[in-house]
Amino acid sequence: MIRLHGYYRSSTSYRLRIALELKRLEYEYVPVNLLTSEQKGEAFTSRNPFGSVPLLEVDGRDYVQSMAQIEWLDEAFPERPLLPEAIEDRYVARELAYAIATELHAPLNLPVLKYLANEYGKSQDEIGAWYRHWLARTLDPLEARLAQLDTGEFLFDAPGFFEVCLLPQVYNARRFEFDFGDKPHIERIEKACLALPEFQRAHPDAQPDNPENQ
Ligand SMILES: N[C@@H](CCC(=O)N[C@@H](CS)C(=O)NCC(=O)O)C(=O)O
Repeated sequence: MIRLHGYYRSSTSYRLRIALELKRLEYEYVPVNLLTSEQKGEAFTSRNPFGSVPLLEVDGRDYVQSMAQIEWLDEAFPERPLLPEAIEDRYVARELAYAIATELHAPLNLPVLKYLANEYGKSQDEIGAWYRHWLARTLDPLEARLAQLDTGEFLFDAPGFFEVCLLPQVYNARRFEFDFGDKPHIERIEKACLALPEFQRAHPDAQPDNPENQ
């Protein structure tokens, strides 16, 4: 029995939803309301001391960091692998996915943005500029790397580990009006993924805790 405790607009929760969908693993979605800081309450932190989503629960065990969760899912359920077979391809998928997960997630996470506003009095415009600055710092070289690799609709033949990380980051970037005009490779992969039912079911717009669906 798989349960995913997440929040519709959390990019790390979105990663896990895509991974579970691509692997065709059935799961129950349990919303955690980040707006009311449910993730910091005792009921949640006693299970995940990091106090963040997603929390992945499988047969009574809790897994609490998204990249480790995705790698674990791929090992525990080897059918429909997210990582490609050849070691060099696995390297490339990890290189690009971890560039997003390690360089971008931390400076763009909600507590960091709140800290900029509350401790340093930064305006929404200034926070938007901060957001786009850090995005460009990683997405510019990521686009160049995709051009070097001469990618098609996806990084490899089918979407996997890299697209699991890319799509949520692009979704967030679009919320902050990041300009993808000079990023045709990223945009092409985004478009191809969003056409697939797995990505549509995983999308924040389709989640029960999205206020638009309530
Ligand atoms: N390194 C963690 C980061 C998780 C994370 O930052 N989750 C965000 C949502 S995308 C969150 O719960 N933020 C609320 C908070 O940290 O209070 C992971 O990859 O799972």
